[in-house]
Amino acid sequence: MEPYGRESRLQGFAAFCVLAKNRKAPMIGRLSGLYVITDAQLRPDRTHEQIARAAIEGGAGLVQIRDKHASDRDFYEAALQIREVTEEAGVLFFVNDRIDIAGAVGADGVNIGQSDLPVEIARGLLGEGVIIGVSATDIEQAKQAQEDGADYIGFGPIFPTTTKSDSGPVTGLETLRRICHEVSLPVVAIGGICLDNIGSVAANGAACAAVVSSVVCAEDMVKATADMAEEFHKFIGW
Ligand code: TZP
Ligand code: MG
Repeated sequence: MEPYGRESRLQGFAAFCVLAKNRKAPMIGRLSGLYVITDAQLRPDRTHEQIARAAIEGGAGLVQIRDKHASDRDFYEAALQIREVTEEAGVLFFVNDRIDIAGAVGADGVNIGQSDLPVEIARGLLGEGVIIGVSATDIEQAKQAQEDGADYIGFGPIFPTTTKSDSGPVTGLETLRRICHEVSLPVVAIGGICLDNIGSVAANGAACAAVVSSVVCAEDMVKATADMAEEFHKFIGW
């Protein structure tokens, strides 16, 4: 075989694909702890990047960018900035809804909803190396997402929230506990999570607690993140 011939190049490419495929395996194990979601509407005086930087400083395990109103270009630019800071800090970075932007900025994962593209299509576009989470509001949706090939389930709203107007009825802790038993994927709990209840979310089996307003609207975002991350970890023992 020629050292730089077509066959050797193909072998190199195949090895790259195996590496890319395996990239997800260690990442999914890091899906644990406080998952901070940025929101530029709740506090227009704070940018996605500022929120992300504070979340990283406070010890969040994961940052997700979420923006239902930004133009494609603004969303992309903000996502790119967060990709850079999360990469530097070794923190996972996910994009909400936008499979195209997740791919464009090299995000670690994407979170998609029930009305977004099917998991199979997202997987085809992003490849095996990217984590795909699916939001579910009941056990049937969670089981379906698992069957469809999702890597994690976003579940909630666990508690009342005003951040997402169409988030559906409150699921409560009991349903969270059932989902965590009946689905083998990691479950990211979301909705109305704050310092006072984050321990109960961990105690009922969630791999992560996702928060928007408890960080974005906090006077001190770094402290809010650090306090909630500490409280969550107390319940899972590290
Ligand atoms: N999905 C279900 S509830 C929710 C989302 C995005 C909003 C969570 O926001 P908060 O402020 O943490 O209750
Ligand atoms: Mg969505």
